[in-house]
Amino acid sequence: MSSTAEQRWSPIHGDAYRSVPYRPQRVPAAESRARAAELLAHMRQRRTVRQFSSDPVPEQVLRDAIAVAATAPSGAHQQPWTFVLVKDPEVRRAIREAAEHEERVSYDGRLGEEWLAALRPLGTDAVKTHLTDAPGLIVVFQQRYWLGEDGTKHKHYYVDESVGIAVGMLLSALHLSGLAALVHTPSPMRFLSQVLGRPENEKAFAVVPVGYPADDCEVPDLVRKALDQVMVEV
Ligand code: IYR
Repeated sequence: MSSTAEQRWSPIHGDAYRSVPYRPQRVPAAESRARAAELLAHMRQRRTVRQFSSDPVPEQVLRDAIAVAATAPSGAHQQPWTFVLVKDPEVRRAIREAAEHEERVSYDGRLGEEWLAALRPLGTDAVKTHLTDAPGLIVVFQQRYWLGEDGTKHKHYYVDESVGIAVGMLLSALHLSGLAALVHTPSPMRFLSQVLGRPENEKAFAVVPVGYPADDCEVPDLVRKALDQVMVEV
């Protein structure tokens, strides 16, 4: 299978992929260093945002960011993800209502004292205004298996890893396009399948409100681990 944009992927591919040449132009070391440093400076400015402006975002930016996420590597190239771009305000209200219901139960004790203590410095609570305030909302689903036309289940591999990588790429794409986002993980998330009418092979993975920070947006003054705290050299 070659990779032209016009060709549509189909799950029926028992044969080995045909090999095609891959010869990206080599980036000279100096240029590579400059690009890495510039990217690092940009990515260090990414912050998780909980207060969004209601200003609309260009929908094409959301579509392109989802398309970036969908370039992620995946187990056996099974691409086990579905990104739901939620536009209907009624549906968004329903998501917020159900999420806040679950979150109230969580914050009222389901999370347990240790977890609540870990969250306390962030000051999060069960009120999720961003689910209706942010102009964009992307709900990411993982496809635990693929359902054949005859109803047979075909297992997908490394689904958590694959979808996690894709969400990381989604966040990077949104940030580098100038938009802010938040990874929200209401738990349990089963209500999302019902509200969004997703099939049984899909399981909600994360809810990602997207937009511009509100004019009075504030974020915690947190510190990221230094490189020598996250990297060891062997
Ligand atoms: N899902 C809850 C709780 C929560 C959990 C973690 I770990 C966070 O980093 C933030 C929140 C919520 O979205 O509020």
